[in-house]
Amino acid sequence: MARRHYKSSVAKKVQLDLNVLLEHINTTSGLMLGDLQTGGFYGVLCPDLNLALIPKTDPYGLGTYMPDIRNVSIVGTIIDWIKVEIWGNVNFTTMTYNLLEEQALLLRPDGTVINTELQSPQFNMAGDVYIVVRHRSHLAIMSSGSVNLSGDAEYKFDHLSKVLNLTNNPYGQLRLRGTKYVMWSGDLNQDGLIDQDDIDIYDICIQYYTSCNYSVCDVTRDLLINIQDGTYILQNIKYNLESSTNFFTQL
Ligand SMILES: [Ca+2]
Ligand SMILES: [Ca+2]
Repeated sequence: MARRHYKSSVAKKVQLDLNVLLEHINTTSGLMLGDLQTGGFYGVLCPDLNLALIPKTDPYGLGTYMPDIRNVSIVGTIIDWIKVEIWGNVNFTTMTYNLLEEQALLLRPDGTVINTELQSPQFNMAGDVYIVVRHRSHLAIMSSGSVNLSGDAEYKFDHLSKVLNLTNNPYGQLRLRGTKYVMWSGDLNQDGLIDQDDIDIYDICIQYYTSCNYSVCDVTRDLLINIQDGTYILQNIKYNLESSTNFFTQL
């Protein structure tokens, strides 16, 4: 007797091959710099290096845990944690959406995004959805159009084609550094804007000189909080002050 087969009602996951660069990169190599994993050049200046390094639990409150995150020989080079969200029912009139899924993930120096199993992340992506990428000190980015994926598809989120073709902001959601398009640094309070509120946060960091902490003020991720970090933020305020870089107004 032939067995009956039923279609699963569980949506198959889609593998996302994301590529995202934070602003502070080596403009020659195009690779991201970051000493959060091992301490780098300035780590020796930190009284408690442990406080300065990338945490084993993600900074986005999702409880994602990676005990070996600082062990390069096991996990390879990790730049920092990022967060990827899948949005459904996006309404640009009411500026509302449904958060369908979110994952805390990891960045490689070349912008490759992996999960804690060192694999490309997989998401349930049913219907028309948007992909949002967040980093704790950078302006979040969103795919410029919805994607409709199902089945065993593998989707490459190419930030050059999917993010740059925005029209309202002449600078787009990404800016050029060397030959690479990178996320804007400076949204320290993660409200979708780079503005005075972020400078106020940076000023507090500088005032108390909270170097050697895993701080959003260290946008260059070299363990120091100094004028170099402030320069990035101030430069980006100059570009964005009058143009909301909020997703909804930019699209
Ligand atoms: Ca902000
Ligand atoms: Ca820094």
